[in-house]
Amino acid sequence: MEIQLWKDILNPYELAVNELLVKFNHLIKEHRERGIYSPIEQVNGRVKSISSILDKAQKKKIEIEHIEEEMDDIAGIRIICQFVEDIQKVVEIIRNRTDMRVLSEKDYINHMKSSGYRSYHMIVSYSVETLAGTRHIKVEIQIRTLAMNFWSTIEHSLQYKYKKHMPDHIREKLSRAADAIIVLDNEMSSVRSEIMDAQNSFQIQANLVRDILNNIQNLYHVANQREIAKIQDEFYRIYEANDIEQLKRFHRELDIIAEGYRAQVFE
Ligand code: 0O2
Repeated sequence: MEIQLWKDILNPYELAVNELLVKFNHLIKEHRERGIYSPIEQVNGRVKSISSILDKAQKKKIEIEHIEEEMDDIAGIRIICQFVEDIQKVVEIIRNRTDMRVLSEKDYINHMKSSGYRSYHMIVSYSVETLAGTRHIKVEIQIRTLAMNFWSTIEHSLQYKYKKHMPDHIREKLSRAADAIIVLDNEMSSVRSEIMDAQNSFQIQANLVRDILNNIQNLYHVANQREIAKIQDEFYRIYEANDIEQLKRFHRELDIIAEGYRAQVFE
């Protein structure tokens, strides 16, 4: 196939991947801005390279004219979670979305592959608007923990290095490493609530400091210098005390002061 034709075929896939990255990243941002724990830690995406498409088509005996119908992972999104429990939450989020339709699911978390590979796969249909009209694109979404991702990235490189001839001793090491990943994920799950609490209070504190600094900056335009200096000193004192309750109280007080100035402007 000509390079230009490949470009035409792959363009809508690129659009789908880019749009989905924006949407999933926005979901992370919304959680963080509200100071609530995000089940999605990070998200990556890619369009399969032409050489990988050709390799897979050859391996699976797919004719080039049929790759779009028969290859589910030309567009791929990978969602990384901190904890195993988060994976099901992400699956639910995707099932409930109205901008994508789930076509199939594979649970390699509860049904680990013989290689030791674990991940949750969903194939969804996602619509993009192109010059040629609406296109329904199949996207493979892989959802896994940071630890599972570490294992599969290493294993994928070794698979690439050895092709079909991975030495037994490497395969055994990978299998033992896969077992260790299960233990690691379980250990992390047992301290999940403590870790989540710590991360949430960090995020709440970061949001409070951001709002307070915004308020102080706005007051610069309306309040007198002496008052601003006093407010700033008070902020540094409270910030150093590292007490979230004091920060919340200061935030409320600043809101009242800012409200007072706003009222004066409208008088
Ligand atoms: P790439 O290079 O990542 O794109 P199958 O019929 O089971 O051989 P199928 O039908 O493509 O494969 O579906 P499956 O099993 O859900 O696998 C899809 C993708 O999951 C793979 O794409 C890999 O990305 C990942 N995957 C599946 N099994 C393994 C594994 O044992 N190790 C690693 N590291 N990843 C795996 P591709 O096209 O094979 O590879």
